[in-house]
Amino acid sequence: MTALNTFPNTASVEEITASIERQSYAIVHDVLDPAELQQVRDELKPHFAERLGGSDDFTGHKTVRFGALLARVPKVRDMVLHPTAHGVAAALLGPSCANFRLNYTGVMHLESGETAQTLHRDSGFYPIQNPCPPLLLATMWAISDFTKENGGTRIIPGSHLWDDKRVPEEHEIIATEMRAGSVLFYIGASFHGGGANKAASPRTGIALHYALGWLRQEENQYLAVPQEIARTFSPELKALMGYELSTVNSGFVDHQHPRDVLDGTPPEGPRPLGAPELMAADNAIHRLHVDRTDAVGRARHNVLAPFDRP
Ligand SMILES: O=C(O)CCC(=O)C(=O)O
Ligand SMILES: [Fe+2]
Repeated sequence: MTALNTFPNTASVEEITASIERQSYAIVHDVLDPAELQQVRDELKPHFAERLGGSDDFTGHKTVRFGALLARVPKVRDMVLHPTAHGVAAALLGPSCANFRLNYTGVMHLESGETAQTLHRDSGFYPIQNPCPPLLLATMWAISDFTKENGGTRIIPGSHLWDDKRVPEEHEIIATEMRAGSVLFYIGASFHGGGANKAASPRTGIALHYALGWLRQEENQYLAVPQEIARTFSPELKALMGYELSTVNSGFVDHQHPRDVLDGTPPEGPRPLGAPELMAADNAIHRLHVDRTDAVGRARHNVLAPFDRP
């Protein structure tokens, strides 16, 4: 089966968000125009020469993978703030945190002959019982076309609403098909995985994930992005990367606001760690219900359905 839940780039954030909340995912076509796509490809090219790669069955043996994209690929600095991507992240994560953050950036370039990745939940390493409110929103940007044949991301619609016991069946999988420049959105608790690349040419995607601000970021952005590069970012990008408090008092450095430390204290004086707006935002956050009766010790990559076994 192929993905049906698709939108033109004129669709509103509300429409896309509503659809993701029901189906786990949505595909928005043509988010990047041809010139922007070319810029991304040009900026990626030197890094492919480094031949970074996967190293196991999960990260792939014929997959080129690398992260730190805010530092490596300047166009990504615009992509993470794109009004559609950023807007959907705000709509889905905003109710559960005062400030959401960039969680992960990475290239996933599947060479011809790569096998299908195990189905998994990207938020599975946070030990929070499912179903739960969205912890993470993933965006997968097609830098080449994505097809069923070349390994377009496989996804299980509705699976973000499943508990931790249910495992996907093969007939529930759909393959993402989208033109280069389009974006697949999915909630982090949705089962998904890279497909097998049975085509002659590679499939290239850029994964940019957002998460609740009070969770530890999967990719350590402060080491991934040198401070002299981070200092050149806009205030919005600095905040998204993590140079912002995620709740009152959370994320300070030596009792100072992290952006003041990055930039040097501004002339008007240091920012407060418990500003009234942040207090108000904190007080408005939905409380997550955590039930401690569930079994302990479930593996992160806990789905090994028969169709995933070699
Ligand atoms: O390559 C893909 O399509 C998905 C990869 C993925 O889900 C992951 O590595 O977590
Ligand atoms: Fe994943």
